[in-house]
Amino acid sequence: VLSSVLGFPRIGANREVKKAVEAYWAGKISADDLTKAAADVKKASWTGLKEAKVDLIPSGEFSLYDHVLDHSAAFNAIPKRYLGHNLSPLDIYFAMGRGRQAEGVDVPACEMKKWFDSNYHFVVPELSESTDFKLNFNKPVEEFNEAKALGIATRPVVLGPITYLWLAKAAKEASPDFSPISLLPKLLPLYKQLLTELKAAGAEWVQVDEPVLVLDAGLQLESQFNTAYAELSPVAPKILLTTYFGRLDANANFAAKLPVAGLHIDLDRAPTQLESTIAAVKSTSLVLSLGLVSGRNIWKTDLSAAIKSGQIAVDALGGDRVIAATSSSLLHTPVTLASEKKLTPEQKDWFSFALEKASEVHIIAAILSGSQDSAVSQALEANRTSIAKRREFEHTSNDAVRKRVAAITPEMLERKSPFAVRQEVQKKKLNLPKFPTTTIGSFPQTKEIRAARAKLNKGEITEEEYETFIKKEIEHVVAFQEKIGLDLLVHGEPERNDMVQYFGEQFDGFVFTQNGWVQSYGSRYVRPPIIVYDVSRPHPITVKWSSYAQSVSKKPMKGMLTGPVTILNWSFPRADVSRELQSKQLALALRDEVVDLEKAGIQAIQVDEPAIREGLPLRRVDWDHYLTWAVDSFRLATSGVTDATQTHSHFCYSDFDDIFPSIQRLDADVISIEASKSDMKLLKTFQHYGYANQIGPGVYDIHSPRVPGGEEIQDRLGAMLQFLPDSLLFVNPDCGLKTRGWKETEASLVNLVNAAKWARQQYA
Ligand code: THG
Ligand code: ZN
Repeated sequence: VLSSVLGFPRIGANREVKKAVEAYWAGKISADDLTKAAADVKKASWTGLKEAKVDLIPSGEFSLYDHVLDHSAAFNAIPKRYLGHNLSPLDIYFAMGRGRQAEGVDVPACEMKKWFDSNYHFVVPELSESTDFKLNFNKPVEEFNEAKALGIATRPVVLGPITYLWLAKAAKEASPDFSPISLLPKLLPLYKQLLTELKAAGAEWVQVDEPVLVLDAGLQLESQFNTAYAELSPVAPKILLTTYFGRLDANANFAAKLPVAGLHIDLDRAPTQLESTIAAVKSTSLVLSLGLVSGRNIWKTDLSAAIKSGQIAVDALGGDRVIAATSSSLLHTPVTLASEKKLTPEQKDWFSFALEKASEVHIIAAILSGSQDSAVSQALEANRTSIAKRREFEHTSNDAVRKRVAAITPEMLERKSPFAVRQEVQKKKLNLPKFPTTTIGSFPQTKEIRAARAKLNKGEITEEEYETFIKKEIEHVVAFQEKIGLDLLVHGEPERNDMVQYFGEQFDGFVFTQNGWVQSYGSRYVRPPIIVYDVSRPHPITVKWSSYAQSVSKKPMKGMLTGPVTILNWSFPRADVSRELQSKQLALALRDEVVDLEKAGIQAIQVDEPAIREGLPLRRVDWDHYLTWAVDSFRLATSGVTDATQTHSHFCYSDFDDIFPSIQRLDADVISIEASKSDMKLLKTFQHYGYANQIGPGVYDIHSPRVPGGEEIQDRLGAMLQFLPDSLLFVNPDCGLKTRGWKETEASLVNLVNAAKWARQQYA
């Protein structure tokens, strides 16, 4: 039994890659320096995996920005707007990822979408009949050779052709009935060339990721899978067809018959598919790779349980046909526990990050191979002790919290009156103009803000000094909004490191890391807090800041909270209790905060749920259950207020077509959504369902430093008004402004306010 890891975090133990990429963008280092920084991190990852005694080490999955974008760049799937500006291939690559506005070039970024049900975003390939596929470079071969030169044999990773095309969208110039999957015959020759070269370079195996196989959509792609793998297998290294994040279900019927050498399944997310997959591959010669160590959470693996599952496969197939692996790439976990200095020894003993997980797959494989090595048996024994201690802790609970959840009544999920009544009351109370302008909540997190927080954490300034600093920031943000004429103000969230981490730090029941960074998109990382215990709110959290902001302005201030489903989705949840229970606990804690904000005189309260869509289960049969508790959690958090308090919510990258009734059932008074990059198709959905509450579709894309022109925003507003009644429209950017600089923020918001003024004249 061999051990394997499907992919490794790309950031570097000390965020070296992030720093180098951002320094390159700032013109502070050269492309060669960047390549060198990346090479150092790759080397450290490969060496780390080798030292952890992993047999099959991944290569080629490293990325400077995003692995899907790497494939688009390699296949020359580059939209025309990025060409002809005299940019280097590297700068074209980054322009696609983040847009570019400099030296006369002004191109927006490609669309980003969530990677399955994770908090990672990929850059969506844009394809059409005229996409001119060719192989610009062969990154898997280059990185395979790079590792080989270091004396490390690797198993290269490639995103499979079916999933690549399935993730793609039709470019604007494509004909109306174009579907990216129709390009398979044009794309396959490139995959053939890529895999032929890999084989020639000496790769024995190649990991070909086809996570689309865990979706309902996989079923319609059977013939494409058959065609693709029949063509690729003869020229490729041995193919490990790799699935993750869910279960194969009916797709196993054809997946297990494809002409490949191995199949990987995720037993963390879908442990029940072990027996059925063994049955499906038994009569074949396929190697079965078992995803026993979670690539999505940070809990130490129960090695004895994993070994038990592995043994079932070994008994059925023989050790030669079994691999012990991580369930998915470790991209979604932090690099190493070794950098955590503040966790107590008890807490530290609960967790495994990427490097520790690498050792876990080794131990599982070694035991399944009958290893007599004393280091291996000691590791297993130590794991048994750790797991037993954690179970003991998990069996304790906060009875008050458990009782409160058990006592939730249907009335607690209802506002006092229907929206139409609330809207009238709120109109009088808030007195906002038509086309009210507002922002999503955060303003630029400047170097100074980060420095002040760092100083507080290091004890270099006092709590009072920090508060004085934050209050100054709030005053500045409020004064700025008043100056440019925004209508519904925010305090700007200078006190928050991150919208989820911040609440995690304030609630009881969480622990957090010092260096547990996980990639969100491009060079942006988050540090998900870890839920370890029943969640409660020991004291009010945001009331102080929101009331201070309200005290320095006559305009209404919007309070800002992160919703229960989003806090849950963007944390590492407990694995021993249901997500539903954790979500309801969070909702009750937030409900108290909402009520306290109202008591403190805050008239509008936004409870963001950007993650509600990405948390949707990958299989449709599982949707209803999730949507019921997720929407109930939001309603529980927001329904404690009077009719006069305007509730808001915000969603990012929302693909609402399938879950629209649930968005309606949230019953927020106002929602803001990302719509600027989806070309209005989202708004058609709102029109189709007759959405009746107020709504602010983003009028420009904040994920890039590019400043939208005033007319551009007017055009968007005009287009939106074709789908939505003017009485319901709010005018706002498509997301928070935390990653932006002040310069572009000011320019963009001035244009936004002017566009709203224009709309007021047009639709008076
Ligand atoms: N928080 C969390 N998850 C998220 C978002 C978030 N997922 C979706 C979306 N928002 C992703 N967007 C971002 C935006 C900004 C940053 C990360 C994800 C960001 N990160 C800083 C960085 O990498 O430089 C570090 C933040 C810090 O200093 O703590 O700015 O908002 N959980
Ligand atoms: Zn957003």
